[in-house]
Amino acid sequence: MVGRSSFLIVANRLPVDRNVEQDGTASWRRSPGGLVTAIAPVMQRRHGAWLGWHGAADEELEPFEQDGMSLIPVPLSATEVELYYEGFSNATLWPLYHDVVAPPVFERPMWETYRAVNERFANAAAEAAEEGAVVWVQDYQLQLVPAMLRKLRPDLRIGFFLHIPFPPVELFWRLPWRRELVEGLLGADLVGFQLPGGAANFRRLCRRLLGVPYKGNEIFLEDRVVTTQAFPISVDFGELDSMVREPQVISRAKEIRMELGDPEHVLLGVDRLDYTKGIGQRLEAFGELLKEGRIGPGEAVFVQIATPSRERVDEYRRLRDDIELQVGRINGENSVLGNQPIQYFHQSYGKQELAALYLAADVMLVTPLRDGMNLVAKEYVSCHHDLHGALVLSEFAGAADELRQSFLVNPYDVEDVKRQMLTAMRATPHELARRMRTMRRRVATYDVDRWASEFLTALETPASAPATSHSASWRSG
Ligand code: GDG
Repeated sequence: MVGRSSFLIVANRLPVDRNVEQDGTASWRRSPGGLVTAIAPVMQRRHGAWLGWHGAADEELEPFEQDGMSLIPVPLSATEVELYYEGFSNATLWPLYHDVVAPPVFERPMWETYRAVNERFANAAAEAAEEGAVVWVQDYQLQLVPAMLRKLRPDLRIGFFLHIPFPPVELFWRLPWRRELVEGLLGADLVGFQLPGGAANFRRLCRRLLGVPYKGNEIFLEDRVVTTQAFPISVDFGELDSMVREPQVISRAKEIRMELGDPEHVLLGVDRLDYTKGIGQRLEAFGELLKEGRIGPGEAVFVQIATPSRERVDEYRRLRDDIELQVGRINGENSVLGNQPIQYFHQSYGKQELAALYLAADVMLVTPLRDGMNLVAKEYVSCHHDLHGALVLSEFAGAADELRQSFLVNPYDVEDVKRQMLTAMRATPHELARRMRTMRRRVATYDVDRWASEFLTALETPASAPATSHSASWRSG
């Protein structure tokens, strides 16, 4: 049994995946991803613990140790996975928070299960945290945890970070359970967002919904102050930068280009297969450029990696069919013998293969309709110490705030996407280097370590005293 911890991460998923060998023996492997990389050293220094679901339904596991981290599994039943995870998290909150690019589902059993599962996470966190511990709750699946946890353990310092956008008041207002969700978040001492705009949306919502005043970053409740602030997440720049200097990654990148028929331009998209990512929009733009003859036969190959995601949610099943139909049509109309302009892969790849793909790509297409940040854009930049490569980036990705030297597009405007794709393809090496150098400086400076340490420093710095002069009428608890 793991003892109580002074530092606790609470997230929907544990940072490990179970790997079952052919002989049936199972072991855990750290899952890839920046969050784990950034937080692992802090966990080791502070003897931290990570609380989350281990990925299998209807299974209870004891806490265990992995890579110097204490892991505390939280069980979920198959019905809870359906209603809390696939349902309220991914069929209600996900589309609502992403500008309603798909219609959100509002169903009471989903909400009730979301609340019950959040309660379970809060109880488990209250058990695992030592007196005065720092608890960092992650993301939209657990927005009720901060208030539930504060009620059980007022001695804790509680932080919350939202990885996806926080929507404008007008959209959030539709949610039948809007009040409970906002009250849930206000249980934290610090609520972090990707962008200042998300933090501003949240503060406005608190005032309108609960009548609580705010000034600058601080929301004044009757008995305490909640700080709201933007912390744009980033990637492990150093790791990617050294990975693409490894001889096997360099030769794999060359091999990829050869396998693609050595075209003049390799275009690349890497996304979870999600309707927020604008995959259809970029395919449409590419298809039109081919049809109009503005990209010649064999001149460019567009590699689209669409990693399987949330396959049991209806909207995702429909999306997969739509995208595959679209790829088939464009290839059918534009292929010549021995050359298919779109290479589509509904598969996951290892980190090194992904790095080789980034390195091989002349133009990276990141065209979400709405995205909290988008790490793929920052990963691409981290992989181009050669200063080659162009990033075509949607204005609606959080990353667009920092990567101003990308080729920015409005993904809803197909002509704009086409124009910027061509501009990126035709840009001179000098122009590309100028843009890439500035973007790399930004990502190298604001890497994922910096993100985590800035959040934790802000969490551990006490906010202003709750001032009654701000006349808050709403009391937390
Ligand atoms: C949410 C927010 C925010 C993809 N395919 C493979 C693979 N990936 C990796 C990428 C990247 C990650 O998955 C995707 O991150 P994104 O940021 O692009 O998108 P979401 O999954 O939607 O993440 C987002 C993020 O949280 C962090 O706060 O930026 O806005 O929506 O790292 O490289 N990795 C491997 N194989 C694949 O096939 N190994």
